[in-house]
Amino acid sequence: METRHDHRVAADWTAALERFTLETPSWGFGSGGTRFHTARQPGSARKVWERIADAAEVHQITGCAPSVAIHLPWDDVEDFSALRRFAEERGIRIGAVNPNLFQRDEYTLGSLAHPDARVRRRALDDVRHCVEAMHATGSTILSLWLADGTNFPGQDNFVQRKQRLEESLREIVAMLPAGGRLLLEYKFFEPAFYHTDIPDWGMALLLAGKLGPQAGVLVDMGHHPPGTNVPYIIAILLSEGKLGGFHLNSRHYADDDLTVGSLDPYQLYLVFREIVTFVRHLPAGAVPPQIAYMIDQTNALKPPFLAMVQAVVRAQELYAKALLVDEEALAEAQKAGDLVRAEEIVRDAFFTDVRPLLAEWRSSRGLPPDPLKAAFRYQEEIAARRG
Ligand code: PSV
Ligand code: MN
Repeated sequence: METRHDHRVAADWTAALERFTLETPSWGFGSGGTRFHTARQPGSARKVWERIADAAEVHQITGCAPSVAIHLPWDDVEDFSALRRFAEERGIRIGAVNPNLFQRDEYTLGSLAHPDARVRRRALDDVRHCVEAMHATGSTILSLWLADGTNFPGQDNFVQRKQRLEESLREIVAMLPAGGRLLLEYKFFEPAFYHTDIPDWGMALLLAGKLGPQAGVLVDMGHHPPGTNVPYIIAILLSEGKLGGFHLNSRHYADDDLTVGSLDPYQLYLVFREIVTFVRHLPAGAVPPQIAYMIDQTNALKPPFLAMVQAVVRAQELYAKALLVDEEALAEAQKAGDLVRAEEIVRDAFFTDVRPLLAEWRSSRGLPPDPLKAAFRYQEEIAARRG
């Protein structure tokens, strides 16, 4: 198996790695906290310009994070073309635009599924503002997560909520720029605790199917009940042509609390493996899926910039491992019903130390071989400058 790995490293490993890029979230560079307390972490970004500058620095030192997602109104500016220029001058572009449909008082009972048509209209206006920002920044993705749901039985009519939501989403798809995509992110709890309107991948897939080719499903790694087999979800979404993107993070209890790969590197590796194996088995000439790999993590205690570099590096390492699976040998073992060998092949790639290979890959591109080491220098500088 070792020899085969070496062969792959020389052949398509580098090219495949080259195609793996990640998007950082602007909101991940600010101070994070809990609902009990938010402390300012050293060097955390205070304004959108600092958030974009930090995202650009992540790309400078990792070479694989060429875009940054924005969240509106958190990242609102007078002139989005200026924001685009600011990003491009620093070597990155604006990625997904995320409408915030959860912070207005009016949205307490929902936004796009709200029982009152005036509130739904307001939410659609907020989304339209995001679509305008997409035009100005050159963004091609509208990434939608809704806090919509109910907290008590009887609070609203489920079927009518679904109809209202569908109607609103159809309007949104019609607003998209040509070639633009709508990604629907599901979450089974919080802030609503009785039901959420898009609780799981099944509902997101159902809606994305009805909305047509511009709509896809976004999988946030922290949005599943414990014990969910996320790699299986990924395989099914891929086979339906509906895997739109990810929000990568790690969690122990709930949501996007922890740095990518902190607790569950094997799970994320298995997720990436499903993608790699799916692409390898595509018939010749088939168009590979367009998957937006985005990070969505809050950094409650760590300096956010350092946590973001850790996240990017870990995701790249795990993807690099997934690229090393000996697919031919695995297919043979599967056919022969050789469970032990099949599992060992999957584990073998996971336990391969890809760090020296990645250091080489970086050096050959003029990048620091150890991005985290380089990150500490910038971290010291922003901590001193920003107080
Ligand atoms: C919701 O928990 C979520 O994962 C969505 O992606 C939001 O946009 C983001 O977190 C806000 O931090
Ligand atoms: Mn998310």
